[in-house]
Amino acid sequence: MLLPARFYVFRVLCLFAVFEAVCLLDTGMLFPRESSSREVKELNGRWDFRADKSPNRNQGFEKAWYKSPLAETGPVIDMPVPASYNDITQDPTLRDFIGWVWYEREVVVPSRWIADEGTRVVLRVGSAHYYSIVWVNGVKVTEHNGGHLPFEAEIGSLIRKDPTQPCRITIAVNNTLTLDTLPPGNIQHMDDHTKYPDGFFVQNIYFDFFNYAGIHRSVLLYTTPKAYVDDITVVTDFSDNTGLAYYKVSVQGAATATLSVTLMEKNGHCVATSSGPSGVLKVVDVNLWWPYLMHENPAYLYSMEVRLTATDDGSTYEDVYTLPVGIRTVNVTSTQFLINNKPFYFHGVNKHEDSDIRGKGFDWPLIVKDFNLLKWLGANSFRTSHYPYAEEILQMCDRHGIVVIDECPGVGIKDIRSFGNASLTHHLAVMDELVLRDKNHASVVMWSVANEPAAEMPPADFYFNHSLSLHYDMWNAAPYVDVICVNSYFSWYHDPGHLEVIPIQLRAQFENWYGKYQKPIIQSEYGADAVPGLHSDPPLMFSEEYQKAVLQSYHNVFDQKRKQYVIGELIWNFADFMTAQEITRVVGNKKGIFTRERQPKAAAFILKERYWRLANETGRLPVWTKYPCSF
Ligand code: BDP
Repeated sequence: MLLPARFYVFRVLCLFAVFEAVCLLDTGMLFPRESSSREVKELNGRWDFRADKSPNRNQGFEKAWYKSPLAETGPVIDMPVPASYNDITQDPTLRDFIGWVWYEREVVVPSRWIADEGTRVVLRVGSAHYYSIVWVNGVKVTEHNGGHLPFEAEIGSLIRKDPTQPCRITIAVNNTLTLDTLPPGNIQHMDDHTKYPDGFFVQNIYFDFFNYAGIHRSVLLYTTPKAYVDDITVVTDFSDNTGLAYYKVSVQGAATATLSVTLMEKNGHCVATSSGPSGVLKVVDVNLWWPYLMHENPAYLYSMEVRLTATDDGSTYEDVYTLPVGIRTVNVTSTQFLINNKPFYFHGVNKHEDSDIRGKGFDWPLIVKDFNLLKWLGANSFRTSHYPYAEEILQMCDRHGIVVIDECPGVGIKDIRSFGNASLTHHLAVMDELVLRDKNHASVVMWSVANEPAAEMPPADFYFNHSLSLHYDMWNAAPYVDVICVNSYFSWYHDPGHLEVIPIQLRAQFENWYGKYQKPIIQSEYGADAVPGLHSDPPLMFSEEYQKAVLQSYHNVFDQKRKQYVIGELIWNFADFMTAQEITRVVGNKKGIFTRERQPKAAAFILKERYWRLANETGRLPVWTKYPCSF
């Protein structure tokens, strides 16, 4: 495949990691979509559930709970999927539970799926935190290490063994973090019986969000034909008015297959075709994918239909998979971030997957509300702090033109024992899974490898190979990334209460980083806690007025430096979120500009005014956004 020069220019930005991922992982991880050849059955809703509260948390395995219906091995409770289990009941021991929990439900599998040997039936878990083992009818089908990415198992042959049996799915999930997990943690046993009850232990973590656990995203069954489209990689470019989509398709289940690839515009008209496992689709008069507020017609998506025909053992298989494709380029200079060769300024937020009752459970109403708030705010971007978000969220970003810095769960890497080979291997595996999953999203313009790892440690190899943006005092890693992301909390964690230090310290921060590395800088976190409804003038810490004052002071410096090399500002945080119980947290972190219930604090209005002003200065607003109040 002939690749354009620009392909090599954006180096690690998207592609370096993509093709590496394709080589390392032997199967694809395409989002399950219905088509004329594929069906999807959601298994969300009520599942049976039990936490294994035995002292060694191992009773479920000793008594083989997966072998018979869970309700027959002891009491079960109702548990919604998807949701974190922590906030669902009134049981404090479940809220803070550490160890194995067991989920189970029976599924009626359509008889045609079972009858047709040419149909693959795949079980997919969108994510479960942290370590998962899955059985179907008592037979182990897969296990997965990592809390924020999907995993799958083909179960067709298993359910065909005895079609009269219902399909019983058991998933055991363990939220124990170790020095080698991402994020890391460790269990500390307290053996002093004068102070602690028998068997007392705690899980120490070095990150600032609650370690919600359970099955967090959808569980699905989906089908494909026996010969199927396993993976698609698309890299886009353009030259003058012609858009270019370089694609690569991998096929499983047949030695040879015929592929036809069609690119369609929004109204369904075909604009380019190709055939074969790799090639280029050329689009005359291309509609580029532009970020929200940068263009009057943002987020334009084509549909790329991949159609496979294969013959194997005398049977013919046809598979169809349709991928949304946004055509855009990303480049970085020493002072600018370019999308479609035009300077892009990140005015956005950091988020969390977090809300009351569901914890980190996937929830469409919350997601749509958050996108409405982002657009109301005039935000054009966010960072998936501090782990990969649900794929449906990235699809929304593609659809709405919200630019994404896609972060892996490398957060809280503080203990020297987390800098060994086991951690490195797992970190690389997670990066591969992340890139494999998210490589085709037009909205994803940058990978973030870690948030604030211990700065004093010697640099490890993985920074060199995969990083794009790193956060905080990462002097060691900065030479190897394209963009420097800096988190700082002047007048909060440093010089608390002294707003007057912000201009001096923030200017010095930018000048030091740029002076040393000549790379564009994003202020990837800044902010202050504000307890909603707490007021004080003059502004005192934790009041809404203090949060506003911190923001305004930072903004004055951003306005000077964005004329030079500062390419973005992401507030910490979009909304208040739950953390571990600590003396510095009042039922969670309150640095949200929205409350956890998504109501604006005073700071939200400051930011809204600013982001719309920035958009008016730097972008070309669509007519319908001229009046932001209409959201
Ligand atoms: C930053 C961390 C973020 C925290 C924030 C805070 O990256 O995860 O929540 O501090 O303390 O340094 O509010």
